[in-house]
Amino acid sequence: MKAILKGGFILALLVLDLNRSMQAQTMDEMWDSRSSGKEHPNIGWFKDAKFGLFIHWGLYSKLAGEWKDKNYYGSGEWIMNQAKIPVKEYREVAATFNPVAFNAEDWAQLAKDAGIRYMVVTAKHHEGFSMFDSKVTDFDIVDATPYKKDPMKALAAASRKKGIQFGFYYSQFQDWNEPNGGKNSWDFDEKKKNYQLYYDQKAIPQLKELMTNYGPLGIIWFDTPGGMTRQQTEEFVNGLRRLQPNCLFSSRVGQGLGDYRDFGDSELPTTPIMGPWESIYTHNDSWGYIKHDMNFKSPLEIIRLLANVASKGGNLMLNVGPDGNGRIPEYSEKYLKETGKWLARNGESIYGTTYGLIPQQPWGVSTSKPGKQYLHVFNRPHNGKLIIPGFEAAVRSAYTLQGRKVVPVKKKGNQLILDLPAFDQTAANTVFVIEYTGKIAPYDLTTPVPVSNQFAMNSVDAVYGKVQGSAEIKPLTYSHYYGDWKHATCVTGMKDPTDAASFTINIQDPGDYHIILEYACPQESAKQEGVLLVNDTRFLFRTLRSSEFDKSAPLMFIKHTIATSSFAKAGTYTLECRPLNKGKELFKLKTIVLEPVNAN
Ligand code: H79
Repeated sequence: MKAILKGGFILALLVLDLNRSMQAQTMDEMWDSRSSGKEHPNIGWFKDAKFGLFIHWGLYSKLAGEWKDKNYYGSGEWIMNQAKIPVKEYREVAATFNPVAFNAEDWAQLAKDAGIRYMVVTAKHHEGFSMFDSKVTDFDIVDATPYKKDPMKALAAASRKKGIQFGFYYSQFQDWNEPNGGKNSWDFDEKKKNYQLYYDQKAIPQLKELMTNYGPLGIIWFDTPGGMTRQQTEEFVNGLRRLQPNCLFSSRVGQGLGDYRDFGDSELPTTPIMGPWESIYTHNDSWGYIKHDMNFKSPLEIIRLLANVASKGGNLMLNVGPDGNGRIPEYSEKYLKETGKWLARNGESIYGTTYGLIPQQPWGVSTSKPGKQYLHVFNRPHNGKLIIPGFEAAVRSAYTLQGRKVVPVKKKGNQLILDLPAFDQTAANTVFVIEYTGKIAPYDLTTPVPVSNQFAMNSVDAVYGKVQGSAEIKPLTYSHYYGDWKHATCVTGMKDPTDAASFTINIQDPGDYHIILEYACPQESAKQEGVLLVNDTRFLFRTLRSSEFDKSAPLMFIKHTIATSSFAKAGTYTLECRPLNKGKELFKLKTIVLEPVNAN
């Protein structure tokens, strides 16, 4: 149990942190998610902001995912690396970079309309090209392109004018255009590099330019640390802090010296995380513009993602990739504005909130302010009766956020039941508010997961499991396209009948349910027998092959319906999963789904 103080009320929380050490070493280093643990004096705005705009813009935006008549997929800002473009040829791209359609006012206005509170734009990505006026190099937008202007000056000013905190992304270690910068091994011999020389001659002087010439910055967003010892990193950080003590540094400055935590690219923690942190996602499948990447998240997906991140206590920084002309993709503009409309009506349930005290439910998620829980309802129960388990506090009132209409509430045991009014079931997120006095029982992953026939399905995620033997609950990272990271938390390591994962559920509505195991299973693990115990009833199953686990490939989860089970009475049941025999890892179990049979 840990205790935190927020807005004068103390909450005891049982929280599982993400175990970063379980991930491959290299990803850990690239995605340093440790922070200093010291509270930065200027962290307040960041904690309350909740919604940021990330902008990846560079020469790669002009290449747009194409090089020498070949299309590239995934992270467009990695095209130089993916196509192993020689420095000499890459530098020529600058001569064609002329983003005449760029309009700082329009970008800042879009951010404002979207309900964005801070903006972080790439001043220099791994490609090494400076999108600002730099005296340190000629490979920058003013010296090397026909555009000849500094777009960052205009953007910093326009954002600030609209009350949006402004910050720079700066790739401090990787620089594929410098002989001593990190990670270009196709032009330069990594073993011969002097990283300190690169830091002294380019990264540090450029960061000083950024921290001197663009007014007060909200954030420097460092990425993929490397090439420095702990002591060197400390000196690097301390030197920069003197220039702008109020500027926040992202955790990817490395060595636990950042002011807030960033998790992996496109990663959302599964449980509340205390202290300031951020999840970063991109609007489609790439950070930098790719002309053939049209996989944009809908307004509904963005709104739910934002609520989901807020419900765990973090900020969402959503990325858009403007093209080489300086235009933000049409769908990004359209869908961000839609998100902004939702925020204009429901912002009270997002801005200035912290994690919800009600664990994720089949109906949605929650966020908190002192004495208030905001219920973000994604799925309306068929009968309109919304159940909140483990709610001990005294309810003062319950109402709709929009229109403030009273919602009838009853208590049944320690469950709270809200009688929801009719509302548009296709809406992304309908918010209800509960005002209460006293304490809500701690967020506790051992609270039985409610299961009812009011939803098409009920998910019991791995994170709610209790493990025995060598079973473990692990976050796994894999990818679709190049650098298009995905994350899933699974029960792993079940090789023996003594290795088990068990889950407690609370059946609200007696009846029959299909039991579906959602798992990934490589060839070598397929055709092994397992058993799922529902209290004392045994259900046998045999594993089906889905896919191998490899960080650079999709991890494919199969939804394997293994049984129909009757739950005669409402109440608590235990689901326990284990191998029947000793063998290979049974599978990587992501979720147990209970699907009501004959749902209304
Ligand atoms: O700016 C975006 C990414 O370009 C950057 N972070 C976000 C915000 C980022 N840089 N590095 N990484 C993310 C992690 C890279 C992982 C790698 Fe790979 C694994 C590099 C080499 C192996 C992915 C797969 C990229 C190339 C192959």
